[in-house]
Amino acid sequence: MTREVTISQLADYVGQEVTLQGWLHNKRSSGKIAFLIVRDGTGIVQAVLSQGDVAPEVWERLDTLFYESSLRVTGKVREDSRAPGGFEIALNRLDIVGPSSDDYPIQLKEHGIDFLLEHRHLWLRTPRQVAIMRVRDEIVKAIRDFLYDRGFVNVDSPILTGAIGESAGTLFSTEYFDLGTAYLAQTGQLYVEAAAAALGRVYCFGPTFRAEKSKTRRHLTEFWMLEPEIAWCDSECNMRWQEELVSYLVQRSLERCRADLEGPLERDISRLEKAKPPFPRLSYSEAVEKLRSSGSSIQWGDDLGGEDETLIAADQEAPVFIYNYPKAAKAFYMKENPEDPRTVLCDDLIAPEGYGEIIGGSQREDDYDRLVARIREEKLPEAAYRWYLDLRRYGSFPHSGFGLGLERTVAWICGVRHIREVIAFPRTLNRLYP
Ligand code: NSS
Repeated sequence: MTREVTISQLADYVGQEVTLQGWLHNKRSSGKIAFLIVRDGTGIVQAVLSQGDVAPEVWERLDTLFYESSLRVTGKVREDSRAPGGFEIALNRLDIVGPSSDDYPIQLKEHGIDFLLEHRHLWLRTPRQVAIMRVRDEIVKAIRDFLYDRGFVNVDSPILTGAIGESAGTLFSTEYFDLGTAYLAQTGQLYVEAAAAALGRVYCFGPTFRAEKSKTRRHLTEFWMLEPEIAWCDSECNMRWQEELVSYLVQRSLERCRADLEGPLERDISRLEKAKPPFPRLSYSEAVEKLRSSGSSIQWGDDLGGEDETLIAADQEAPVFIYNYPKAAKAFYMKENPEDPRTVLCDDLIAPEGYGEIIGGSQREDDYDRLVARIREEKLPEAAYRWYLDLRRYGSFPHSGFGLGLERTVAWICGVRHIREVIAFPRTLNRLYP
């Protein structure tokens, strides 16, 4: 019995015979030698097969060995600086575990995006997609490490909710027994606000849903959001947490996923290295002035669109905060700015290089009467907010929090233009398959 190893472990087995299990990524042969490129999820390796070293029926099998056949291969590990990954295997045994077929849909050439999305279940196997999934995993783990190490407690919020969330227009609904309509959560924020009064520093992290009819490269209908909620923290303090977290995520990706970023993703690492706190801060009013001076017709009071954000961040190296937006442009729960009651104490964090808003955060309205007034102004169903208002009736406290869009953050760090590529099975306005 030889040792079963993964491709990532090969460096420890130079000169020894090992067995690998994986899938055929590519093959080529010249005369009596064949080169099989095998991948197993941990890496890619070249396996070299000499006609003289294997039984004739093994050599004949090569003709029907199609892309993505699953294989078990045994052979000696050799160091070879020319081979992808730096090692190769001199094969003496090849077993086809699951044959593939010559009609394997994804070939080693360019395909159109609709075709790839239709074959997402297979597209996931390609090196670029594998690299993205690995970086995403690292970022998820880094988020949890960062928060755990700083005393945050994970309290996950429900996905099925009453009529409560960010804005009424973008709710997905479903029938809920005798209780009428339930809605898929657009945010867990209101629930983590309750949990912050129990535990101080908390967060939820899960899928959120928005029935947005946007077909932009920044919108999914199902996306993952991290939502920390921090007791005794004002808007300034909130922005400091955001820049600490975001720069930590970049740092961890650079430390642990450099090969994925520099290899299949071809990310310009030097740009990411500039994401160090403090991030530049621009008030909403300053942002409007800046936009107007570069020719935009935006008026004070208008919300900023994706293009405005791109323009604001264009001359910045690090992500940029835009803070204190007009009340009318933002959600009902944000705290009125005592120094300018036309605005609320909030921020958006805009990633550089055109990736747009990755975080939306705010200090929460902790005054009962003002909050009720805002709920009425926005014509929200007051009864559904009874429990939320209780948080202001029984021991209200200054608190803030934010929502980091996982896919937008991963897309920026990976340098992937469209966020549908950074979630395994994207859900968009026109995609529910596979
Ligand atoms: O709507 S947000 O700006 N803010 C909230 O939902 C707050 N309740 C968060 C909080 O304070 N706890 O969304 C937050 C982030 C936003 O900056 C984006 O990065 C991401 O969530 N987001 C999205 N990502 C992908 N697709 C869509 N449709 C989307 N909407 C928001």
